[in-house]
Amino acid sequence: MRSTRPEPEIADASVFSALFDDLTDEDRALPALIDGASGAVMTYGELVGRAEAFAGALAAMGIRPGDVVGLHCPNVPAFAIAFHGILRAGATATTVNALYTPHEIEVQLRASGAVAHVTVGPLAPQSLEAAHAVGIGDDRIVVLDGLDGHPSLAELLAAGHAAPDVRIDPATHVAVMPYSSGTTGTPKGVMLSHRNLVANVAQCEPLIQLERGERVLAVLPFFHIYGMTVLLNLALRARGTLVTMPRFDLTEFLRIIQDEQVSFAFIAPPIAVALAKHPLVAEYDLSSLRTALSGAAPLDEQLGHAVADRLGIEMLQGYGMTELSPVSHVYVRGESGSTPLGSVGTVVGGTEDRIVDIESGDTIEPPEHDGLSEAGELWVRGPQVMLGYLDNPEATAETLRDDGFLRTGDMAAYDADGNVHIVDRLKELIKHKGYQVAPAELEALLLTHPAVADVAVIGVRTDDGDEDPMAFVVPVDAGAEDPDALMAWVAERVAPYKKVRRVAYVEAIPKSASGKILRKDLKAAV
Ligand code: AYL
Repeated sequence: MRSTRPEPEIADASVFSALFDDLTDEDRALPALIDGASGAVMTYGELVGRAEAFAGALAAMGIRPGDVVGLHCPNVPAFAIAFHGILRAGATATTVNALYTPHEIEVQLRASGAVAHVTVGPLAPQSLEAAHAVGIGDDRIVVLDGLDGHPSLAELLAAGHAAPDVRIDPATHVAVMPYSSGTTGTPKGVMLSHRNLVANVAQCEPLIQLERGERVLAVLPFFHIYGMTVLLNLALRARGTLVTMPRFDLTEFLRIIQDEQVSFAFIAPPIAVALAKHPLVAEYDLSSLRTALSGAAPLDEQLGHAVADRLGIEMLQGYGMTELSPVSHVYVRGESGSTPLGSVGTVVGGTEDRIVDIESGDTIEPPEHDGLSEAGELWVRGPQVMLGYLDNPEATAETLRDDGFLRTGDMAAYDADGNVHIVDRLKELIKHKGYQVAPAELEALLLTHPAVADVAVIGVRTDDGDEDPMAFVVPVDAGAEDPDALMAWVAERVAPYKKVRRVAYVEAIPKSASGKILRKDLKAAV
C-alpha cells in the first residue's frame, strides 16, 4: 500500500548540504552534541567547522571522492566530526561495530576496500592490528584522541585545510557502507547513497518530531544505521542536542536523563525491559522525558505500555533495516485511532509496502474484519532503498527486485487499518539485543574447530523476548562433546553479542536436497 502520509521533500543535495547549508547564526550557537560523561559541549558552529577541516585534512592525505574510509568509534561527540568530515570529503564511511575483534574489523576493512581508517585510543589495539593487516599505513590511521605516530583530531584541525570542492551526484554517490547480512550469508557492504540518507531523514521528520534545542539521548551506536540516521542525522537536522553515551549502563543512562534534562530517548527492546522493570528507575527524576522510540527488534506490546505508563511518556516504534537507510515503517500513537503499539504502524511518506504470500506470490490485502490478515513476506519500495550490496550482484538481485521493491525477509500481516505487524522472520538473521548475528558467519567459524564435523546456528527466543544464538553441532568424536569449551572458544573470536549461548549435539544437520540447512526443522526441535 502506498503511504497516505505527506510526501517528503527530498533535497537534491549531499548529506552535509542537506543538514547544514541553511544553518543560521542562531543555530551555530546551539549545542549540537554533549559528551554525557564529561558534560563537554560542542556547538553546531564548531561541529560544522571541524567537519570541514577534517574533510580538508583527509583530502590533504590523498583521500579522494569515492574512496572508502573505516570509522571505528563509540558514541562520543568526535564521531560526528569524523563521520560528517568523511562524507564532506566525498569519501564513503564504512562504520565498524565498536565491539569487533581485530579479525572482524579486518574482514570489513578488506571487503570494503578501505584506504584510510579512523579510530580512538581505547579501540586502537584492535583497530591498528586490522588496519595494518589490510595495508593501511600509520599516516592514514587517525586516532582521534591521539596516539604517537598517528594523526590526531587536534592535529588535523590545527592544520587548517579548507574543505575540498567536491561535486557528487547524490542519487548515485555512496555516502556510507554499513555491513549487514541481509536475508542470507555473511555480512555484506550495504551501499547507501547521499539521497538514501537525506530521504530517510526527511521521511522521519514529520513522524519522529524533535524540537530545536531539545535534548536527545544518544546511547544507541552511531555506527549502526539506527544511530546514524534516526539519531545523529535526524537530531542534527532538527537542531536538537545529542547527549552521547559510549555504552549502555542503566545507572548512567538514568543519571544522564535526569542531569541533562533529556526529553527524547531512542532505545531498543532490551533497554525497554530495564525501564519497565528495574527498581533503580524509581530513584531518578525522569520528568524531563516526553517520548521514547524503540526500534531494531520487536517491541512486545505489554512491554511498550509498561514503559509508557511507568515513565508517563509516549512510546513510538520504528521498523526497518540497514538496507532501508533504515526506516520504512513508524508507529505513532493516535494516528489511526486504535493502532496497537505491538504493530509497526504504516509506511513512512513516499513509500509503498506489499505483503506477499510466499507460496503463491499473491499480494495480501488488509482484512475487512478484526484481527490480522494472512502473513506473507514484507516488501518495501521508496527513496530509502539501498543501491545494492558491494561487489555482490547475486545477493543484490535476490533482495532488490527489478520493480524497485526490496524483499525484507520478514513475515508480516496487516490489520484492518492497514497497520503492519511483524510476525516472524523468514530470513536466517538472528538479532541479539538489536544487533545482527549472521548464522553463516558463526557456522563458518565453528567449522574450523577440530571437534566440529558439521554445524547449524539458529536464534532461539529468551524469556525476555530477545534471541540467543544456538548451535546444533555434529561432533567429530561422539562421546567427547564439551559444549562449554566450544562456547568459550567462539567467545574468544567474536564480538560479545555474537557469542553462541546454547549448544545441542545432534547426529546430523537436517538439509534440503540442494544442501541448504533446514532451519525451520531445527527451530521446531527447540
Ligand atoms: P538491521 N520489529 C520487529 N523486527 C524488527 C523491528 C521492529 N520494530 N525493527 C527491526 N527489526 C528486525 O538491519 C527485522 O527482522 O536494522 C529487520 O529485518 O540491523 C531487521 O531487524 C533489520 O536489522 C527505526 C529504528 C528501524 C531502527 C530500525 C531498524 C534498524 C535495524 C527503524 O526507527
